[in-house]
Amino acid sequence: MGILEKIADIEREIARTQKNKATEYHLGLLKAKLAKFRQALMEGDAKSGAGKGEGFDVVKSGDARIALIGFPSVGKSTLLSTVTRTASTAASYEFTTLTCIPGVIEYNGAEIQLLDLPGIIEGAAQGKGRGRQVIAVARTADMVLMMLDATKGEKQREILEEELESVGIRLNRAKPEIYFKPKKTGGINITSTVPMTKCSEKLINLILHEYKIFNAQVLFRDDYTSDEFIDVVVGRRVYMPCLYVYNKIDQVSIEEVDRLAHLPNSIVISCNMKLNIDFMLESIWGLLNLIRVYTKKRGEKPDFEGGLIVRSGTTIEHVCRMVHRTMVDQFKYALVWGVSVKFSPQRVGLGHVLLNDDVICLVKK
Ligand SMILES: Nc1nc2c(ncn2[C@@H]2O[C@H](COP(=O)(O)OP(=O)(O)OP(=O)(O)O)[C@@H](O)[C@H]2O)c(=O)[nH]1
Ligand SMILES: [Mg+2]
Repeated sequence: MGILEKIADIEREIARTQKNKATEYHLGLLKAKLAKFRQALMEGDAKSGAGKGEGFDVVKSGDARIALIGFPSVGKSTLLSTVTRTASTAASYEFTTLTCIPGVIEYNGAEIQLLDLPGIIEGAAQGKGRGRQVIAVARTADMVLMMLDATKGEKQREILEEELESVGIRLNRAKPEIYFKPKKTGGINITSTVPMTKCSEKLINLILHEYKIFNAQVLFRDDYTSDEFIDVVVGRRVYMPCLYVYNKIDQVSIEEVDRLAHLPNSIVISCNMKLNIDFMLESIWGLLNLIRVYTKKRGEKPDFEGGLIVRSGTTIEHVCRMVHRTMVDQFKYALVWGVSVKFSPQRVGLGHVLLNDDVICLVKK
């Protein structure tokens, strides 16, 4: 039996199995098996180069990267042409776009790379259409913009979420705080800092045995499900924000627009009528979690024109590396002005976390 059939088999079995206390272990084990086969499928791709394909190796540029994911003809290319200076052919037939076309959104002084991609459909993760290449690009993004057709209901969203989920992309979810370390001896040692209500020790043992792991240290820092535990064991999951963008609202009733706009992480737009595009950009900016910091030389004024765009949570060390590759070795301390420090300027070390609009002066040894 091929790996695709095995996957399909397990998926059917999971769908067939009722979820309750009695089937908990059976389901947990099936899911562990499923994750294992899916991982094997992806690794096989990487080895044979099937995940690459021409036109899909787009160089990362700018301060962040967004992947446009959606069914054919929802208006992805129209959006690219609306918010960037790049024109991507849009047409009323499906699968107009066959490769990856990058554009740049200029916003708040930052350059955000927006990737127009071919439309994907159900079965994409298993190789339908250009699905796998599209998904490989999505994994490299900082955020997914899932474009949906407001006239088509919620089905598209569910299918796409499922596709991304099956290749290890986790949307709008935090990475589970589970410490997991395989060992050479000592058996399986499970501890937790809170009561575990969603996943039992027995299930953890079963899952690990499925992966032929018999010695390991496991620490749950919060209450997580067995799915989340499997994610940690399998590894190589990517966690990223996703904005659901319902396009073509010029085609639906005002009540429907209102309903869609109130769904979580969702906004409504019309590319053709240029409705709500500004709000979409604002929402993207918020989700990307970018901040701007300024560097200055000693005795000089900061350069408020320039500035560095960095992810929130960035430390002085990260800024050093952006300034020059030898800076970390030569680093003595930094002076920081702004809201991240109690008084301005304040002397800080490499580990100091920066906030928006901070001014930094790096001092060398
Ligand atoms: N009514 C309406 N039509 C739109 C809107 N935005 C795009 N379209 C139309 O939808 C069709 C498909 O647009 P594209 O931008 O080519 O869609 P795509 O998602 O890039 O499609 P593929 O490349 O095939 O995946 C075109 O005929 C557009 O004119 C909109 O806001 N309202
Ligand atoms: Mg297109």
